[in-house]
Amino acid sequence: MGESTSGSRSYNFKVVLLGEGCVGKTSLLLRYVEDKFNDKHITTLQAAFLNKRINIGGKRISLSIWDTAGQERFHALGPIYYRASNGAILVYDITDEDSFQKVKKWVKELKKMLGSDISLTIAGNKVDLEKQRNVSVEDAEQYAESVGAQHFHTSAKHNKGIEEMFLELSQRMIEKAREAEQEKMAVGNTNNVMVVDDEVDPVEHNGGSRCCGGGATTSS
Ligand code: G3D
Ligand code: MG
Repeated sequence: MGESTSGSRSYNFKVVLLGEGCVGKTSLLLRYVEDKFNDKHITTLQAAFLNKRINIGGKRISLSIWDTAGQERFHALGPIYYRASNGAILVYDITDEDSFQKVKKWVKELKKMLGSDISLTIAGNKVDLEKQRNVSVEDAEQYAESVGAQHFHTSAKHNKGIEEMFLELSQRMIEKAREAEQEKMAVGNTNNVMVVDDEVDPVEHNGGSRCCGGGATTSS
């Protein structure tokens, strides 16, 4: 029962779903984690996140995928929601141009607050409604590229593009985690340099100024 797990690693990643109300965030999550669509409890889902475990080339990945409880409809999603997330999936509805504009706002906010610590994916959802498309594929893909995000076409209804999307995002998050680790190690190595503390106060023994307790009176 030797633990020859050389090369095998495990990672925990937090991924947040963001986007306007009704674009299909909860549907994508339930499809991916439970393979369900339009389940009765869909809109009453109160869990802050669902877990999904996957394996990529011997590495175990545990994804905590956070969904909103509908606060986005009241413009009430703050930094506390996406804080410390490794990845974000910004969802829009391909039949709704406004929802695509909303994605741009989220990208700006995430970049401002988290910089490049976070891996971004943009999902054009409801591609089963292709005939009613209102967002140009070229525009969406070009925009994604311009902000360093990947773009995916998904349908929670037809289970299209979802597995690939989470897989690709996970791979980027692993890559980022590795880079961060290597940076940390590089910084850690400077610990090998001896630090000489030359600010130690020299102790004076001139018998002159004594402090603490006195008592040493000289009588003649
Ligand atoms: P949200 O969590 O972003 O607010 P929801 O969005 O997951 O609650 O979905 C909003 C509505 O869009 C739901 O319909 C849901 O069934 C529908 N929907 C989600 N994904 C898809 C999709 O890929 N294709 C189609 N055609 N519809 C989708 P209702 O009718 O329940 O409001
Ligand atoms: Mg929802």
